[in-house]
Amino acid sequence: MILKYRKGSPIKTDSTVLNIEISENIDILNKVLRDNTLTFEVNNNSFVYGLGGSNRGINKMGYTYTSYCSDDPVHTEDKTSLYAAQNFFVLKDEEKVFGMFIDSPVKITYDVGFTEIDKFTINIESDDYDIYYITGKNINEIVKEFRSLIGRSYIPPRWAFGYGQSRWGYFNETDIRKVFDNYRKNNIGLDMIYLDIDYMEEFKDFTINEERFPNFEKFVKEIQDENVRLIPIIDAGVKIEKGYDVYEEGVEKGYFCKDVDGKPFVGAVWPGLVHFPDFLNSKAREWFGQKYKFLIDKGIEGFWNDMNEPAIFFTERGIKKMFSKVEEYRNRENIGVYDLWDMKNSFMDMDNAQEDYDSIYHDLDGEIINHNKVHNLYGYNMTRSAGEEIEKLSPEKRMLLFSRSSFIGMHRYGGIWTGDNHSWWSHILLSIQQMTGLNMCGFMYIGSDLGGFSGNCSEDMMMRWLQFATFTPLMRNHSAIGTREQELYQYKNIDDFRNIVDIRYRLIPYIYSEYMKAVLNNEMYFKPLSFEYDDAISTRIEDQLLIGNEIMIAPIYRPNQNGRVVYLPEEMKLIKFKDGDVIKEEILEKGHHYITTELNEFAIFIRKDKKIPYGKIAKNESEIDYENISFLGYENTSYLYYNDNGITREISEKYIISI
Ligand code: MIG
Repeated sequence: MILKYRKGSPIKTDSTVLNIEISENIDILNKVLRDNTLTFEVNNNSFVYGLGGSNRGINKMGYTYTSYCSDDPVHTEDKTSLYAAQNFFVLKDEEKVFGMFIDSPVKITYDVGFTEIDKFTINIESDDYDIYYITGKNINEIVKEFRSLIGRSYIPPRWAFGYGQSRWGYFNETDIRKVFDNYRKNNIGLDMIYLDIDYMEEFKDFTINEERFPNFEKFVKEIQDENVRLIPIIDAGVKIEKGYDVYEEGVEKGYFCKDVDGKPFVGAVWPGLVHFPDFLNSKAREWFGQKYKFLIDKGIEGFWNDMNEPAIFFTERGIKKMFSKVEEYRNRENIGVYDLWDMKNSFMDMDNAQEDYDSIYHDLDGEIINHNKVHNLYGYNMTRSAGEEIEKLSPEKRMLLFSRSSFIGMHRYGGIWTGDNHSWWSHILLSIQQMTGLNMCGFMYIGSDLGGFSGNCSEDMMMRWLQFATFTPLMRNHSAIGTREQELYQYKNIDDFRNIVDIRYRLIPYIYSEYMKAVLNNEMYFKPLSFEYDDAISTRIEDQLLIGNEIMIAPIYRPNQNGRVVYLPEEMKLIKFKDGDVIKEEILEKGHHYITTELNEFAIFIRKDKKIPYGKIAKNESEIDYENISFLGYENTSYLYYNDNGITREISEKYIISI
């Protein structure tokens, strides 16, 4: 059951799709809500799940999280905000279980037993918000109920479940062709190559640098004929440049965010000085979304939206402040330690500065609103703008779309990647843990930069990361400019990488089928063990996941391991992969097991009396034969197989068959 409470007159977020009547009196809120703060008692048998892809573990207890979309590329354990703001959680303890969704785009802080170990305190920095209180007989039912409230999740084309190679630093056609050729030469599966900011002319959205891509359209086609798609990036900031159509039109029509004086707000990002499209305005959304046509007309079938927190490198205000600090200290005789830090901070604090956000204004279809009241909606609405218009531009075929920043509601228009992680072992675990909270919030097409974005990825780390990512819907290897090149062919044991990617393609019939059923039924594709098993051990496991209804995984995310302890909450069948095929199958009893997996091996566990479809090796999604499949797992059982054409927009129960 869903109850809705309203305080004040909240800004419309369009996060939800159901019309729920407002209840004046909600028992639990009467007890816990005071002055925009909710306080729940917790103890060490409390579990808080959700909050999207926020930092730290699956159970959010013990730390504090702030919903405030932030362009922070260093995801250390202490960070409280990453790129997204997803305000749905479930609280479960010995007495109760319920879900709550705070529908408000302002800053919201969740102090989950951090400041006070026995209190879970939520602070909403506004007097206007909706709170949905969701009950059900268990967590899965609550999540399902919530997901029906927020509407069906985005569905990409099936080829987007193939393997993708990306890197910031592919400069021109030659670089891209090199990637393509190397994947082909090494016979490694590939469906997508990503274009980062260097394909554009001076980082201007919806332009092509013609020196680097002299015949873009032809090139796109050529690669497409091999069934590989080029997926360009789109940034939020629009370069200020006379004669540049997107800039000229945006100014003329008043579609950019404004400053205090009602002039287009000026910030600086990759193109230098930019204006930010006012994605909170429906006309501006339509206008910007239609711009994707430029690339679609050139054969492009997918996009990734970046820098949409929005990220701001600096503004004139920041620069002025910096210089005035320098001036202030220039003639000082004794510059003290604190003076120096003060001066240094005026340089360092320039990006994503609160003072800059404070001075941005939006036109919400007639109502002028300060940015802080809608900050968390910006990236969401950039991707909504793209999603809505791309659907008009391509009514038949699905297109790939995912975003960096997000808010619940955006899950209907695109997927997300988890942003700038590092080549750290701890970030394999972070990625494993982020997946479940994202699914709870409706984000289904998800994945992390495989191998890590910043830093240098070693061969063994890439191997283990790839083994986990075999199961993430978005399986994209991405890295930053200046880091060690980490395309799979850059390492010594290319065969081992090829073999893992082969397994991915053999499992796509399963992965896609589970994805589609999860979307259709408002279920989770990635689940913590505790959502299905309630024994004392399962409820505490943070490094094993359920994938769909049949598989459990226990990835290796630490260096120098040739195996790990795996907990089986019930009897399961171990399937060990090596060399692109199964090398071992064994039924294991419930309990702890040490499972040996050398660097080039990995294991999955099939739940009791279940089986999964297993295809033949393919090097591209188009080569997968979805009809001629075999099975792994238990015999004398059936599997519910979702099998459509993978590309048209019609989604239906009728594609589910029992096999
Ligand atoms: O300021 O486009 O998260 O994936 O490669 C960095 C360059 C901008 C941040 C994205 C990353 C992308 C990078 N971008």
